[in-house]
Amino acid sequence: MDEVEVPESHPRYESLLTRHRIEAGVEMGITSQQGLIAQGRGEVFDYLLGEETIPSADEAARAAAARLLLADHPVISVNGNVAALVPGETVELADATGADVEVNLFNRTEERMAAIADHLRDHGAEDVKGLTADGRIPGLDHERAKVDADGIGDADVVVVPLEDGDRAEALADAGKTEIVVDLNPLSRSARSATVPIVDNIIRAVPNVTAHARDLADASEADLRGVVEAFDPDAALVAAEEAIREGELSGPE
Ligand code: PTJ
Repeated sequence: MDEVEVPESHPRYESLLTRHRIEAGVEMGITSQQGLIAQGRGEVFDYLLGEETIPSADEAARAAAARLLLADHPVISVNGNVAALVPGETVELADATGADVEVNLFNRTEERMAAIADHLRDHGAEDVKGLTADGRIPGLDHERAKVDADGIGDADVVVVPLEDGDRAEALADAGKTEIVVDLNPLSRSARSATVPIVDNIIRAVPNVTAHARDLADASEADLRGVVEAFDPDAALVAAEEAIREGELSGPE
């Protein structure tokens, strides 16, 4: 993908680069037009967070890494926004944690499924799941329920970035431990998560990978300690406070 021609010195460099990636994603047929709206919504929260990883989001990223390392079968769910914004970073996270990568779309079409799988392969993914669609998430209508039986269907821990609230709740109801990345701490997705990471996916995915590498040699007891020390409700309250009351110190 061509990168945007924005000087790195521009105060909104990262934000403009992100927009360009989403736009290119739509042009390549991997991101839905609704993905543009979702991105705009996310940007507002990110602006109010100062466009930085707040301490509670970093703690969540560490707890997420520990959960992934402890999991029997972790899976990272990839939609059209994730594929456009962090394709290589998602593959790196999968490598660092032994997770599968599965394409799972809210607005599912065979063309987008195939384009996203190809895009992930171009970024180093070897085995991309989601195309078999021989499993179901209970409680959702037909298209939105489709998963691979040996992917998300079999997973104990699922990373669901930028997910629609309805589906995030259905996955939680299906007994999956959910790691959600969502800039809106009030969203149903964040609230149904075992580990809500209130951060931009651009920063969150590499951060979970960094924590996973740091924890790679930790004992099971230490990993369980990291998991138990994390309080999802407190993390959501901290994020909401940062958004409502934080002093804007980010770029203008
Ligand atoms: O590719 P598909 O068909 O699976 O569709 C993907 C979208 C994202 C369009 C679909 O899942 C959707 O409509 O999601 P929502 O309901 O708009 O929710 C997206 C959530 O992600 C919102 O709470 C946004 O604030 C948040 N969000 C948007 N951009 C980012 C983000 N969170 C983290 N990082 C972002 N860059």
